[in-house]
Amino acid sequence: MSTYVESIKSEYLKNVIDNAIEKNINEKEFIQALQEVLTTLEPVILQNEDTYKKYALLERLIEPERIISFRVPWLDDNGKVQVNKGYRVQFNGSIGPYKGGLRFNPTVNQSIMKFLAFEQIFKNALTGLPIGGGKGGSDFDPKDKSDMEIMRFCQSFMTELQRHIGQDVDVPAGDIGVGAREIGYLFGQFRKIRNAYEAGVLTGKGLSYGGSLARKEATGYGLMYFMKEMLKANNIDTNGKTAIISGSGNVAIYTCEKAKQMGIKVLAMSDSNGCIYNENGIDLDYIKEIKEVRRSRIKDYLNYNPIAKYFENSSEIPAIYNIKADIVLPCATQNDINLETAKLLVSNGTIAVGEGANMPCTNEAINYLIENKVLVAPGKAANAGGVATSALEMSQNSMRTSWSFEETDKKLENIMINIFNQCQNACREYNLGTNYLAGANIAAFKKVSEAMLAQGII
Ligand code: NDP
Ligand code: 2IT
Repeated sequence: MSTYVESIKSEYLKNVIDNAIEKNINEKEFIQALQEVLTTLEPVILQNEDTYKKYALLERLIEPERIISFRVPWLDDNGKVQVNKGYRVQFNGSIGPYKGGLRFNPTVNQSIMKFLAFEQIFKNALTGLPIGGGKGGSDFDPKDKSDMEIMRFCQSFMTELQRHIGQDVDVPAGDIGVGAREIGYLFGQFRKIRNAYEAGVLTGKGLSYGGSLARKEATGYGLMYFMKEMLKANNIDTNGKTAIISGSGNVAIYTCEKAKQMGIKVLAMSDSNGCIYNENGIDLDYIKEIKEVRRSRIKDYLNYNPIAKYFENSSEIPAIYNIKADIVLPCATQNDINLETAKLLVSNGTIAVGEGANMPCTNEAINYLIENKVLVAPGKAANAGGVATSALEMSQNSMRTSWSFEETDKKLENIMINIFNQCQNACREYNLGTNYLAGANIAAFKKVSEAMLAQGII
């Protein structure tokens, strides 16, 4: 586990970090996220240390308001009873109802839920919309499950979750392993149990029952709007650049779509087994067919395009990162890029890294990239377009209306430009150069801490 920057001067901040590590010693992803955020906050902490200390602001900020952990029993297609773990972490509700996705993946545990919910607090604050931070999920593995198994699992999961959520309480959405199909089954069960049409209780819904146009595209499009703005601020044009995108799920697919619209050639995409490389640029229609329709492996791309190449993952460094590109867009999962991979990216001449996933770079990796002048679009800012558009979906549900694709997409673009400006302004105010990670953390912390202090010791 990495140590925090030894140069921290604030005794208060040091103590909080040390205690947090001790108290959460078995939760390595959560400690990683805490260190990533807290170590960048020192300039603000030093300005207001006495107040933060007096009101135990940081101690309260890093302790979830509530963690719900529950049993999810369901029947598989053979009539056998299966049991999974279910979670919802309601981390911080000072700005609005808890908001954040649900992840269904066998790696899910309390540490991963807490790191995601913690990051979500700051991400949601940056959107400027009234949403607090939460996250949930299960260690259920949706791979190779039948549609009926997925439905029965979602129904059982919601049978418990429904008592903890509501459109003014906590509003879940999708994340890894949870897309439109799962949200549909979850919403159906919620509606049946509650006997009320509370459309705003979940986002990422289908368009026929309260979903928002552009939500499906929002995280990926938003990532590229942020990237374009960041490059523009550094006098770099997107047109004619090359990119690689790890992952091939919701975020990766719509990142690729927007990148292509911006004149960027996407050379490679991946899944957890390996990557496909197409030197003429990835044909996204094939990826959509393989991943959105057939729910199959990325290797199948070779059946559509035999001249493409497939590289299986075989070492610490995922195969995709061996392919040189100007822009690297990790859109799969956490800790995809470690220090060794970051060194490879720097030696390959990477100009920019855009974090579509949550915490895809280890702390050592992201610091190395920044120190070596790679422009990094940090996840909690750059991938905020998804949750921002979820909040727009909530607005439309409350107003009982729906906006056009163009209108919603334009709002999304403006939100992403605004988020970049917040990061840049914080960088200017605190002399942080192009350390947009620190800029994002500081800008978000200022909003959350102000709301928390105003609401007293709760
Ligand atoms: P999907 O389930 O649609 O896709 C996930 C992709 O990541 C798949 O290609 C998957 O490959 C790959 N992946 C998952 N786990 C691993 C792993 N352990 N190692 C390597 N590859 C893996 O999820 P999303 O696209 O929605 O989410 C991707 C990332 O973006 C996550 O970090 C999520 O938290 C983040 N995010 C999502 C938002 C959203 O709106 N959906 C918003 C903001 C961030 P395989 O099929 O082989 O598992
Ligand atoms: O990580 C994220 O921001 C998401 N998975 C989206 C959350 C949401 O509520 O839309």
